[in-house]
Amino acid sequence: MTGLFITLEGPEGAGKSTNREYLAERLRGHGIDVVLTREPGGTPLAERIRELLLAPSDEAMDADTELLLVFAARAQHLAGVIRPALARGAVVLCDRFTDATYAYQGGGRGLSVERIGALEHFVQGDLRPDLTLVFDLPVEIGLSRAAARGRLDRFEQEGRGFFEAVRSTYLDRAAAARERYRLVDAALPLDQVQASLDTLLPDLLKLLAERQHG
Ligand code: Z5A
Repeated sequence: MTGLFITLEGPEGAGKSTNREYLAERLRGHGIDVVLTREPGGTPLAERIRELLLAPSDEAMDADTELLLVFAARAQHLAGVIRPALARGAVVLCDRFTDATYAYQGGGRGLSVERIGALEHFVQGDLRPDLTLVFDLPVEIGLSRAAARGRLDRFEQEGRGFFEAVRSTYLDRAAAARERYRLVDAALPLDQVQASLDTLLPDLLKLLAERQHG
């Protein structure tokens, strides 16, 4: 793998999609091949699984069903998009990945780390992101940004306790492996958030050059 795998994580409304576009533009300005993608989703089949996961339904989804659907979509996404892009040397900017599974299915739904870890190993082997940006912000700000968009999806209909657990799982994971995670204060005005992303660029460019030139 000569590319770089960067994931953007955090609760709803934290600015992941907005800042993924921003980072892509900055990297492309340096002539870099950038692939923008997201989870759940990223391929036609994985996007259909996303629809199943997000659509509110009268039939409650069992937490294990949810977990397996998330990893089924991920397997398809890895095979169809992420691994080929990394193999050709691209930077993959992915809006959510397995940290979201630990946060939502682990923290939010209460599934065990061991169960999630077993599937992570099964689906990903040794592949982990090179860098994970965690956009952190208080739950009420994220929910109000999401609500401003209109109809809430199946996750956004959860209660405040669910989102507090999601947030604290992200923070715990970031604190436990500082070499892989960068915490971004997503409550700041957008120009300040983006200025903090700019400070990461020199290291990213250096790391990519090292990968590509041995
Ligand atoms: N999920 C899961 O359970 N398990 C898994 O393993 C995975 C996912 C991979 C879909 O994710 C759901 O899937 C998600 C978890 C679950 N749960 N939910 N809901 P998603 O990523 O598609 O959904 P999302 O997080 O709700 O996306 P989002 O709301 O679009 O959030 P965002 O991408 O972080 O934010 P944004 O679209 O860039 O910005 C939202 C708004 O805020 C927009 O109007 C911006 O202009 C504004 N914004 C952004 N930054 C700022 C700042 N700094 N100041 C002011 N306003 C801002």
